[in-house]
Amino acid sequence: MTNPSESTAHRYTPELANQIEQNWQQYWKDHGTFNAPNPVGDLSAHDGKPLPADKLNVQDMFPYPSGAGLHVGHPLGYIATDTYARFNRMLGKNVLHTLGYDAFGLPAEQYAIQTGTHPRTTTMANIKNMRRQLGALGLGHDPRRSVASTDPEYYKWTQWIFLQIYNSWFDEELGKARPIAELIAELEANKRTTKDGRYYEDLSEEEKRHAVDEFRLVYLSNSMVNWCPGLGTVLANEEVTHDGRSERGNFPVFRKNLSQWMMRITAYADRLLDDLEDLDWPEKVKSMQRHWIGRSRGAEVNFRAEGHDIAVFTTRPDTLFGAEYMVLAPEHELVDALLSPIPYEDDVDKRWTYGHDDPKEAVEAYRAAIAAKSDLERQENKEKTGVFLGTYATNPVNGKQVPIFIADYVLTGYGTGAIMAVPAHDTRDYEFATVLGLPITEVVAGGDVATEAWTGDGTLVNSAAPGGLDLNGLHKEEAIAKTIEWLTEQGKGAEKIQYKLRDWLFARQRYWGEPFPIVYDEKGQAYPLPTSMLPIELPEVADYKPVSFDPEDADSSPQPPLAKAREWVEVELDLGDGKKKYFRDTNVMPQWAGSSWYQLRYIDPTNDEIFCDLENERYWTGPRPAEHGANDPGGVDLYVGGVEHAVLHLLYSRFWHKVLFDLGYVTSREPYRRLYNQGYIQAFAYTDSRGVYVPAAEVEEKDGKFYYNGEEVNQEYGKMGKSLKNAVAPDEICRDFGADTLRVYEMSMGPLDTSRPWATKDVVGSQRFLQRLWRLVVDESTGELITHDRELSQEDLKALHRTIAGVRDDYENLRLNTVVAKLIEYVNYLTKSYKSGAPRAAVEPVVQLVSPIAPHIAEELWRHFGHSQTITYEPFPTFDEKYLVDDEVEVPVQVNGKVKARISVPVDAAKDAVLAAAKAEPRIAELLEGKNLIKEIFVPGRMVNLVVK
Ligand code: ANZ
Repeated sequence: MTNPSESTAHRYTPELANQIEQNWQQYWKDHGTFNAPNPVGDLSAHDGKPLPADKLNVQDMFPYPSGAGLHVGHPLGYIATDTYARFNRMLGKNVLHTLGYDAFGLPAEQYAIQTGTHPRTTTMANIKNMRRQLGALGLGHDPRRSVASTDPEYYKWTQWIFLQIYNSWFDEELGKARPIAELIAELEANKRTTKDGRYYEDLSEEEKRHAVDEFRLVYLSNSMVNWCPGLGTVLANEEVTHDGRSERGNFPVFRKNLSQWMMRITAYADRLLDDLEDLDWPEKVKSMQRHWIGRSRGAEVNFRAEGHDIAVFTTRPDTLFGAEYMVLAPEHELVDALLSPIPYEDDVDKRWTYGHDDPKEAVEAYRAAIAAKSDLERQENKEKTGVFLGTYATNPVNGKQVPIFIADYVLTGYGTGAIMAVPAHDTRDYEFATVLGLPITEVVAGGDVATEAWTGDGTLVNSAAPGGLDLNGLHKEEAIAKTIEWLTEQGKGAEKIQYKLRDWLFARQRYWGEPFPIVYDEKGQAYPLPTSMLPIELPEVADYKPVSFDPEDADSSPQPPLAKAREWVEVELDLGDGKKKYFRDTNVMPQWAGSSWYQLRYIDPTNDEIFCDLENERYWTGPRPAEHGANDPGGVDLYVGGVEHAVLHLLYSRFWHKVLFDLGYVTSREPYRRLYNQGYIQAFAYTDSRGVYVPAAEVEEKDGKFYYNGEEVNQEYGKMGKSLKNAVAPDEICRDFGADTLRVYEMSMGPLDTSRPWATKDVVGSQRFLQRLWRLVVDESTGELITHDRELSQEDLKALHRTIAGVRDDYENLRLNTVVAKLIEYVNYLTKSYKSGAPRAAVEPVVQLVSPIAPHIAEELWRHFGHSQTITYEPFPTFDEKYLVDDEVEVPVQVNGKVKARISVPVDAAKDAVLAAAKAEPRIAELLEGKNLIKEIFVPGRMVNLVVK
């Protein structure tokens, strides 16, 4: 026998789901359903309706349009934000939600080098494919606001913001950026001197320019980079192998000082740190940012040696009496001056001399040995090495002569590049002292310095100088304060705040990035271009490879691909003093540039007067103290993305935003008020006996073992990806089940912030849920509405209102998995309670409740109920409190203080009735039998305790 319903056209099959989904996606597109109106400008509402005061600005992290397309892991966050956005539209809010593309970057450029295809062609094709894939998921984005960082109309403003930063300086007194013109005015009026304390009027024109440049938030600096002549490019530390060669191509890499654009993010270190307090971000991300900025309070202390002052930075000035030696970074500028010209004396420990008799030779050999190491390796490096300079320094607190070393564990870029070493209380110093046989003197009691460094707190010992500083008996904090006071008095040191944060290296020798709006004159002097000349568009080039050199030619310098466009590089411009010849900067900006401000362009994507109108910005991201508290910094209401962007992207965009705030271009102090890190969808992958990945979809399981083509394979769990042969495309799942099923499945897999394993076999569970929902509304054989208008029972009302209350709260708090669980429970309840046709008043609200997660089926069912408008803006159902309270409560019954049974009684039951019910409970009655009841305790609604003897 065949089930007649299976042969009907009105069953919610994947084919029907696909058809419904396409229809509604077309409807939304035709009606601009998700277009959010702005207060002013092109995108403002023209229908005369007032703008809702209540708004939601929700955003996903800017994706890179990869050539590989999406797998089902990618849209997890996008579906969640879409769901949240849809829920908020039903609460009556004006919701801004869109998705753009962070489309500059290396993959398209490398593909261009290999194939000659212009990176723009590749990028545009990838964006198109990704739009199609995302569109099929029914994401309610405002398409008018979708930008790509590679659009010239977009990067015009990236260049413009660069110029605003370039034309600013940081006023330390006010703690904010100001226009450079105001600085020049103050310098000209002698209200301020140059950084080296000179008066402006005493300077030549060239010196004046130089003096001003030193204040700018963007500056050219000589910095050490990894230069690889064979590849023609500088490389990141991660791209260089341990033996100092390029990962790609195996060419030699040289450390080279190159002039590079830098951004002075360090000026904002304190504000970037302090303002974290006002952000609704995961604690983990805040702490990663704190760590990255790395503010340490300590002291700078001067050690005297051979007529020089060697300044060290220490966080532990309390341990000065335990300083047994000093270490300079091998690159420290005093190394050569301090180096003893006489060979090591006979009694110098052989472990200190690096196998040489002459200090100069030892230093040279040591420097050569470590030249290729990155800072990271130098810090990780466990085996401590170093070289004695043949000279001693004087410890300022006790006059002790301590040997001076160079060692690679001291970095040149941090603090002063020199340390006082306290082996008893610093782990690295302890290791070094152990290897080189240096004394270890305990000055803070508490540990056992015979076995390891003691880095904890304790009482100071061995820390007094006759007639001088005496720290004995003090605790760490008191000792730090006292030492700093003493050093300051003696002129031997001072309190110092130190940061780990470095300025931002802002230039890349690539093709596929934003060109700099900067030109140079014949003398090499840099000039910013006026806004009227923007955008500076990327020129066409013959090929995308940087110029490469003889791999061994360390003296060569990078020639970025743009340098090949001679006609573009050499220009005649009138920058206010007549036409002259200039040369364009041939670097491009790093990929982080475009993503540092895109949240603002989403707000005003078509504005060609300014990157974002202030009034629109105020509406969408301005501070709202009434809603979020007095310290609300403003920003996007909800920003969802992976935790891998915790530091760089989020620090750079906070920095740019703060500069724009200081200059008055935005009213918000922060770009992202609330951040949420979604988990990842993970998957099983399988390798054969050779360790090669096999297609996961074709692996079969038998008795807990896994087989591919009859051969047993090994199961691994982790990322999903093309190379692991375990990627599942959303296209497949949409085709086989429908997009709504995929959405429900992804949202139901677990709490949004945790990772979860993908299992295609489980998707059908979500499909069945939607099919049951469908059958509550539609008669599968006729396609007619199957509900009726009878009244709801008391039980129905309770079930419905509890579901509404629970679901509402879950949506608000992004607990989307429990939304699904509650809806499944309610749909099951109705399915069981009504075999054919449930009351309309019980079913219609579920369609609204489910619509943020499964919008296509919801729209379709809404139509079945006879509505002619989209469900998108229907008010979200409300509930009546009276159905939430239980009329009965469960009360534990204790005998002599131990719970022995539980009884159910009416909430308002009187004492006598409850006690009677308790005593009548069979187990209690049994326990009371033959006993003397001495006392009856009753706490209404909470418990009964019967005391017996
Ligand atoms: C003496 C001392 C004694 C230290 C002690 C620590 C513990 P943070 O907290 O990371 O700022 N240091 C300073 N400059 C350095 C450099 N350029 N390269 C490597 N190490 C450097 O760390 C500050 C501490 O790191 C400083 O305090 C210094 O060691 C070391 F019981 O000075 B300390």
